[in-house]
Amino acid sequence: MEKDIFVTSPFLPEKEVFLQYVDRIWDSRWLTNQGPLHEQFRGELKSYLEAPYVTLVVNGHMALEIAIRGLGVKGEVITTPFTFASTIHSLCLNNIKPVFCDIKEDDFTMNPDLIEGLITEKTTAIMPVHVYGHLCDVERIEAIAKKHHLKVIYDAAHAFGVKKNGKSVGMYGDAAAFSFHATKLFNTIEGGALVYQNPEYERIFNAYKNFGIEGEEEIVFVGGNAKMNEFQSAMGLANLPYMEQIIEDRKSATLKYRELLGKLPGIYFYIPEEVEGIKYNYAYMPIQIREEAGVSRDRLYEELKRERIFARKYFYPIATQYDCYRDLPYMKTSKAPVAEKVGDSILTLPLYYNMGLDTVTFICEKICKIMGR
Ligand code: T4K
Repeated sequence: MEKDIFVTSPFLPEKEVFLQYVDRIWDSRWLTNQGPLHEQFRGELKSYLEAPYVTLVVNGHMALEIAIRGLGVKGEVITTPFTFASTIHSLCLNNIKPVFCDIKEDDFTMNPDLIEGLITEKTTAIMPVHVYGHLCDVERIEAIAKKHHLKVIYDAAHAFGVKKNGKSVGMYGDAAAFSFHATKLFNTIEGGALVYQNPEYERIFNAYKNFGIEGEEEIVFVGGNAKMNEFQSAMGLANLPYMEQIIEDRKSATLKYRELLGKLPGIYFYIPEEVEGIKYNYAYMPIQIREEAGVSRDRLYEELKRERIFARKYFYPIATQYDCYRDLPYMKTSKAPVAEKVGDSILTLPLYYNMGLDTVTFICEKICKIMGR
């Protein structure tokens, strides 16, 4: 291959389609603060996600922070250490102690068997992550939350388009926070959304993303600024119609990876669509390199890099190992042996729209060669 192969490459719509929306921005001279494209995009997203309430925000991280503040979450929150830094930072930035629940070996989501043992009188919420688009054990998490009167905020940054038995991923928990970053399955350049079912949250979330303002003379909450602008909304409107095409294309690349790597010893795959009732979104292409592979994850990563194939170690280090939290005593004592093991052995391979099966074959041939196969 002539070019660098990155872990992902953003989807871009037809330029003309995007520019038609941009023309409307020039006509309206409305650039941000709930403009017409923002409202149109919000409506189309509600239909796509089959969700009654959607609040658009500037990025996925702020979706998490607004859910935390808007739902009055404080004290301790049970979350997973196997995630992107944003999940944990959203808690710590709001003076909340993250309490780490280990993950399951098969799909890398929070292990519900361990949640109740972590609940204390300070626990106010659970923040699980649908990591790589793998749906958490939503029914069990809901039952535990109900029993202990806890809120549930799902970090659904990876899970756009995922469904279980026809029910959209956004319909689980008190709120689900999506990311529409450039590197995501669906992008608005930067962007995000909160999806929820309680009508009372709409007023609160809208205020929190706009300085707590409810009217020209009413400032009802201490809020910051997390509004999605009209250019982001234009990108969202232009990209949304391609969703099924994007998912189908990524599915064929994923299946090709599995065909070519699936039989190698020590290469572990998890493809949720094979679980009954799940519609998966093929957001990432993680493989776990287990001992029988005879090659370490780090060696595979380095050798692929030499071939200009830039896989990523999503998610290493795990949260308990971050430098910035090194001095927090509870980070040192947090135990998450499965997450540690997965963090040390996971590699996310390139996966993006229109990458072509020949590129997948090229990457797999290099992996086989590195593994001496
Ligand atoms: N929760 C979870 C579980 C998340 O994974 C994330 C974000 C969030 C919350 C927060 O959502 P946001 O606030 O970001 O909306 C990337 C993304 O920046 C981040 O959004 C994402 N998760 C995370 C998993 O991946 P980096 O630091 O790995 O990105 P970067 O710049 O190294 O990009 C990866 C590759 O993508 C590059 O090597 C090349 C390619 N790329 C990237 C960009 C930005 C392009 O080809 N074009 C581009 O424009 O974090």
